[in-house]
Order: sequence, then C-alpha cells, then structure tokens
Amino acid sequence: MKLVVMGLGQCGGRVADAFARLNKRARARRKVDIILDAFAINTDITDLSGLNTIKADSSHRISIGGQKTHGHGVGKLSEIGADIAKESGDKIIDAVRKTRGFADSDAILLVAGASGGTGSGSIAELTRQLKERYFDKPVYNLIVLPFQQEERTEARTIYNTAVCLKSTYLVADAVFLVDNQRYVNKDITIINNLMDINERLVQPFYNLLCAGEERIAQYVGAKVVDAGDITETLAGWTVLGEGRINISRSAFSFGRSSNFRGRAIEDSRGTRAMDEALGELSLTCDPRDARRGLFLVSAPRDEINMGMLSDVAGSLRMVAPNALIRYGDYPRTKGSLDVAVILSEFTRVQKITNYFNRAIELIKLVKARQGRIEYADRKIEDIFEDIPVLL
Ligand SMILES: Nc1nc2c(ncn2[C@@H]2O[C@H](COP(=O)(O)OP(=O)(O)OP(=O)(O)O)[C@@H](O)[C@H]2O)c(=O)[nH]1
Ligand SMILES: [Mg+2]
Repeated sequence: MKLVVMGLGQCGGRVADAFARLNKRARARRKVDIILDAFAINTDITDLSGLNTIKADSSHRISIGGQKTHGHGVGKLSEIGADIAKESGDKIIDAVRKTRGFADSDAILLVAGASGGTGSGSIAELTRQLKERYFDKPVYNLIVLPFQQEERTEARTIYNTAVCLKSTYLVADAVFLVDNQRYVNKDITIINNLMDINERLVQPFYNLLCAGEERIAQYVGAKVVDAGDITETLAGWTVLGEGRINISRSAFSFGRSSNFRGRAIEDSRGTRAMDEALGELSLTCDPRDARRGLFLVSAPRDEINMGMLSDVAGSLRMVAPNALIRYGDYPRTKGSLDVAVILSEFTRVQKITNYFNRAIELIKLVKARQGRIEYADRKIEDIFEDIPVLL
C-alpha cells in the first residue's frame, strides 16, 4: 500500500518525517516504495526547518498563515489553526497534487497532535477539503493524544483534544489514535523521547505497507495483505500495534526443530507475538469493542504455515470476538517473527469519552461564569452538541 503523508503542526511534521524515513528504509532494504511523498505544513517556520528527511523545498515544507502568525505558530488556539486551514487549503492541496507520487497513492494520511493549535485546528478542515476534491481516495487521520502531564497542567489541552477528535471523526475515513502516554520512558530527555516515540509509532506500518508492494516471488505471502484489505479494515476509531519474537537458531540447526519441546515453542511464536502486539497497542482500549481487525505475520518463509496463521487468528478472535478479521503473511523478515495488528471501527473508546466529558465540564463552567447557569439542568447529549466542530 502506498501513502502520501501530510504532517500538520510540529507533532504532525515530525511524525511525517519519521514516515519519510520509513520509506528510505523500505527502498534501501526491500526495493519498494510505501510513502510516495511526505509533507510538513506549519504556521511555525522554525519547526519546519528542524525536520531531517522531508525534502527541504517550499512545496514539501509548506509555511501557512504567515500574515496571522508572523511565522510563530498559533499558540494553541486551534480556532485560528482552523481559520488558516480554510484560507490555505488550496495552496496546500496544489502543492501536494503536483508531486510525482500523488496519483499513484492508495490513500492520504494526515497527522497532527490533538492538543496543539496548528495541527489540531487544521487537520479536520484539510481532510474535508481533500475528500471533497478526491472523493475516490481514502483520507485517514493519525491523531497523537497528549501526555498525562500536559492534561494536568492546562485545561486547553483537554478542550483542544476533544474538539479535534470530534471534528476529525466526522470527516476522516478512519482515525488512528496514538497515545503519547503509552510510550513514556522516564529515563531519557523529552526531545529524544519524542523522536523515539515517533519511530516507535510508525514502526507497525512498515511490514503492513510493504507486504502488498512486494514483487519478488519469494517474498510474496501465501495470503497477501494488500491495499484493498487495509482500506476495507479501516473505519472510524482505529488502533494498531506490533509484537516481535526473536528467532535465534544455533549455527548448527537448520529448519524447524524435530524435538517435541522445541517444536512446541516454535509453534507458539505466532500467538506470543500476537499477545505482545495486543499489549503494545497505540492506545489502551477494549478489543471487544472493535468491529474490524487485521493482522499480518512477517517471518522467514520456513517459519510460516497455515496452522500457525489460524492459531494466531484464533487468539485474536478470542479477544476481539465482534470483529471481522482479515489476515495474511509476509515471508520477509530475518531473525524475527513480527505480528502487526490493526483494530478498527470501535463502537466505544473510554479514553475518548473521557475527553468529551471533561470538555463538557469545562464548557459548562465557562458558560456558568458568563451567567448562563441553566446549563446545569441540560442533558449530557445536548451539551455534547456544544463541543465545537472546526469545519
Ligand atoms: N509523539 C509526538 N508528540 C509530539 C511531538 N511534538 C509535539 N508533540 C505533542 O503534540 C502536542 C502539541 O502539539 P504541537 O504539534 O506541538 O502543536 P502545533 O500543531 O505545532 O500548534 P501550535 O504550536 O499551537 O501552533 C503535545 O501533546 C505534544 O506532546 C512529536 O514529535 N512526537
Ligand atoms: Mg507549533
């Protein structure tokens, strides 16, 4: 599957940069292209120049809203981010449309941090404009949720996040949710931590996107996962993860173990990698609420067999019994067995409900302060309507 990736704001730009590196790796090691082009769009010029891999010309690092912000960002005011996206949509879409890869891409992925101003405010509006122009191309969003610390210290964090989530859900074909807090590592400094998080959050896409692009027969799976399988899986709230089991063999052993104990350990590798993938999901959620799922087993060819694939499918079905599950294999990796999993079309995500509830509390508080106390008597569904939509 081939994507065009557009990163909005600082977080979005850096994650798009990580996707661009993923493509470098796919090209160098596997001779396939999975990210046909990557863009960063920001109101902050300094952030644009801090990127490493996205091409440095002005049609790949696109500066917007210069008149409103003088190149310094929108300072968390996502309403301004949305206004700027409304004004700059044409400029951005023109830049993207002209690139070599756009026509050949299977989908567009827009990325933003939910709690900031530029990315959070512009992502839904740009998604809407892209969908309007390219109605036959899926447009997905990847939303990065804030750290717990950010939620504690600033009310605006919760409000922006809720507004962004509500807006993006209304327009995108699917919304990948990535929770920064899931990746926290207290031992390293924040910037390294962010770079580290970015590399880790794009990693599950690597095998998933490469698998359907392989043209060399020995690397094509018995059951291929291609762009069609992935687009059929993606709808609404979506999470993903990857688990890895190292396969260490002694220099003297070839192929599979003949010893029963060794064979049992080998046979359980797939399900163990699936367990790990489910433990590494990009957001804590209840898989029973997912309506669709997909997994891909990537391993050396002699590690993959139909029995193992159906065991892995069985273990996913146990935890996600309400999901229609697609799957496939990819005989490509050396030294490890990887399972990448996507769960999609969630009917309920507790963490998102919490953002909405907390934003409603904030809105009530503000309105009450303004003397509109009747808010206290209104039903929650009615107040939900009052969470603004940035479209
Ligand atoms: N995973 C990850 N999160 C990031 C990164 N940079 C910022 N964030 C998170 O993104 C949120 C802030 O969004 P930003 O992208 O900095 O904001 P912006 O879109 O540039 O908007 P303004 O600066 O307000 O104009 C916070 O929750 C940060 O923790 C990054 O490189 N990786
Ligand atoms: Mg910024």
